[in-house]
This record gives sequence, C-alpha cells and structure tokens, in this order.
Amino acid sequence: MSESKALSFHVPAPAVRPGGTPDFSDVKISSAGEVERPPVDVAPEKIREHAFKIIRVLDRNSQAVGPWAGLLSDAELLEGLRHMMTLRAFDARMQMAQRQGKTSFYMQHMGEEAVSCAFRKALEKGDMNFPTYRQAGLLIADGYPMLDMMNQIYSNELDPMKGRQLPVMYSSREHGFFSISGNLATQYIQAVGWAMASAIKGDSRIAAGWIGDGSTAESDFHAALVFASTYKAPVVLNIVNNQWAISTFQGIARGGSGTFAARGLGFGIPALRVDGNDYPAVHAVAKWAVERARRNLGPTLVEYVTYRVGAHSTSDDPSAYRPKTESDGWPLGDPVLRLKNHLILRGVWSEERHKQAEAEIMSEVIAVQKEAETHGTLHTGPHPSARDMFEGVFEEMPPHLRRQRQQGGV
Ligand SMILES: Cc1ncc(C[n+]2csc(CCOP(=O)(O)OP(=O)(O)O)c2C)c(N)n1
Repeated sequence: MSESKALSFHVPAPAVRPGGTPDFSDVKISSAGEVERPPVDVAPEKIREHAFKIIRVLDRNSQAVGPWAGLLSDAELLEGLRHMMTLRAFDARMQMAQRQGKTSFYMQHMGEEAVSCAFRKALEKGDMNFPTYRQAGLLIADGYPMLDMMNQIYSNELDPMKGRQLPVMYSSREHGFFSISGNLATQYIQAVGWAMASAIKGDSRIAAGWIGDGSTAESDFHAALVFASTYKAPVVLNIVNNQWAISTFQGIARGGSGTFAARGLGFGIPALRVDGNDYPAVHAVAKWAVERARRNLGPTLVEYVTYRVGAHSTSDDPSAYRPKTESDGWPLGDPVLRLKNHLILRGVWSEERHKQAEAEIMSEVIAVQKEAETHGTLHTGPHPSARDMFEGVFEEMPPHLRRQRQQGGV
C-alpha cells in the first residue's frame, strides 16, 4: 500500500479565464447539412452518433442545406425572425428597467433567442412546456401579450402572478407555459409526469421539459430520464447548453460524458444535438422530436448547443469569470444575424427592411412598456393588494391564515 502513488483530485476547468483569448477549439462543429435525418421511428441504437454531432441547416454562406432544411416557408421564417427580434428588444428594455430600479430583477436571452422561439412553432395548441426562466421566446412566439409579461416583471396591479413571484417567473396555462419555479430542474420530472398523464388519459397532447446545462447535474434530471424511458412518455426533453451555469463552465456538469445529449444513451432515449443558433435547424429537430412523441414513439433528448452572451442575470457580472470578448469567439454566431442573412440571400429581406423592423419593434415594445408602467412598477404604485398574499396558499383559506390576514388589517 505504501508504494501506491498519492491520489489526485480532478476539477474540470474552462479553457480560458478573464484576460485570456477565447478558445472554443474543444467544441467539435459538424458542417451544415452533414448530419443524417433518420425516420422518426428509428431505433435509438441506430442513431447513437447523433448524440455527438451537431445538426445544422444554415451554412457559412447563409444557405440552407442538407436533409433538415426546407421545412419552413419564407413567411414562417420571416415571422421567426420577428419573434427573435421582439424577444431581444424586450430584453433590452427590461434590462434597462432593472438598472433604473423599476424592477428588482431580470434575466436576458441574448444569443439563445432561436431555441425557444423556433421550438414553440413545432408544438400545437394544448401541448405543455415546462420551461426554465430562459425560455420567454415560447410566450412571445405563441402571441402571449408582452403587456402581461411586463406587468409580471413590475409586480404591478395587473401582474397575473399578483406580485407573489420573482420577475420573469411567468405562468400561462392557455399558452402551454407551466408556472416557472425558482428551484432548478424540478420542472423536468414534472414534464414527464404530465406527459404520462396525457397518455394515461388517452389524450393527444404532449409535453416538453426544459433544463440548462448546469441544472442537468440535479437529481430531478436523472429521475426524469428514468421515468421517461421506462414508461415511454410522450415528452421532448430539452437541454439548453449555453456553456455556462452562472460562473460555472459546462464541463463541470457534463463531467466525463462527451456531450449532454450522450446522457440519453444510457437510458435508451434517442438523443440529438442541434445548433441552437440556427433557427431552421432548431425548428426541424423540434418537429422531429415532437412527432415522435405525438406518434407514441416515446421521449427524445435534445441538446441545443448555444452560448449565453449576456450576464446570467442582472445580479451577475460575467467579466469576473470569463473573457469579456468570449461571445465574439463563439463559433456558431448570432441567431438573429444568421436568419437575417439567410432571408436576405433568399431575396425576401434586406438590410433596410431589417433596420426598419428593428425600429418598429422597439417602438412597439416601448409603447407596451409605457402602458405597463401606468399600472405600477417596483417603486411606484399601484401594487397588488396585500390581501392577495393569503390567497391560493390552499384551495380554501384555513382559519389561521384568515386570522393572519385580519391581523394585517387587509
Ligand atoms: C436547486 C437550485 N440550486 C441552485 C439554484 C441557484 N441557481 C439559479 S440559476 C443557476 C444556474 C443554472 O445554470 P443552467 O442550468 O446552466 O441554466 P442557465 O442559467 O445557464 O440558463 C443556479 C445555480 C437554484 N435556483 N435552485
């Protein structure tokens, strides 16, 4: 025993730190059009390699190529561009509103707009998403009113959550957007349960679970995969790999598995990786996975390879843990720019129209913001009634809560 070498403890570390040169040489990027598109009823073991490649449609010249291309019309792509631009403008205004003290907190989507916006277009009315706090594109792309989102962020008198939730923790049953919870990963297993219930009832609605790269380390992620694979639940299990979990780089949560998608292999769940900054690719892969679920072929795990360009939240300063210019080095580019260039190439869009749309969208967002602010912000009234604090804790208010409410004089 005494002759054995001393053991050493391994802590994965990112390639660079602040002050260094961005380095994404470890991200193996497939060429656009390169990855095969299997039939939806493919046996999982036949597509093991898909868990290590990246499905891409838009190539370096902005052309749509390969077997996953061509599913969307020009009109649909233009609509997709508009959704992403709206989300970006919304983010910019709400980020600023937080800095002005009009709300306590905000979380941006910068760089990840394609993921939730394109995914939503693959679902049908009645399907249910179980999102994290970074999928507001699901709401924007489904036509949920921006006014309701802002009212929630301001916790004002029209806040649909009545001021009980942290900003960005939206909820809309009607728009297939399950109430966001602050506790990471809990929604992933709930998505599977919802999908199981749909199957038990003989319904045709499917569920989509959402999780970030960091949160896959939570036990609920693993529980979700066990239940989804055992019961072949009609669910799409989405992992948004934006490279970061606050200050922790994705290699920590990924550990020894080559990719996050590869986590599905041990559970017998078909697993695909897709370029998360490629709107048509995200949509095509989402459609594939949604169809599998709808045809009762079971769950699919999808890893969206993207990059969190913004800070984690308004409480975070990324320059403390990664190079300031790291997002410029991200090899998959910017989702808005890439779709814009593709549409210009198709002859249905132009630089001028893009500039004009940007201005239009921004003034629309500002108009909604002005209206929301007439109903109150963090530091100006009106607010939801303090009475509301006691509602909804139980279906019927128990006597002790009624007493507390009386003591509070509301
Ligand atoms: C159970 C739990 N642990 C820790 C936190 C604190 N926390 C909030 S966001 C976050 C990082 C999540 O990163 P990731 O899953 O990669 O998603 P991203 O924010 O990058 O979209 C952490 C640790 C929490 N909200 N819940």
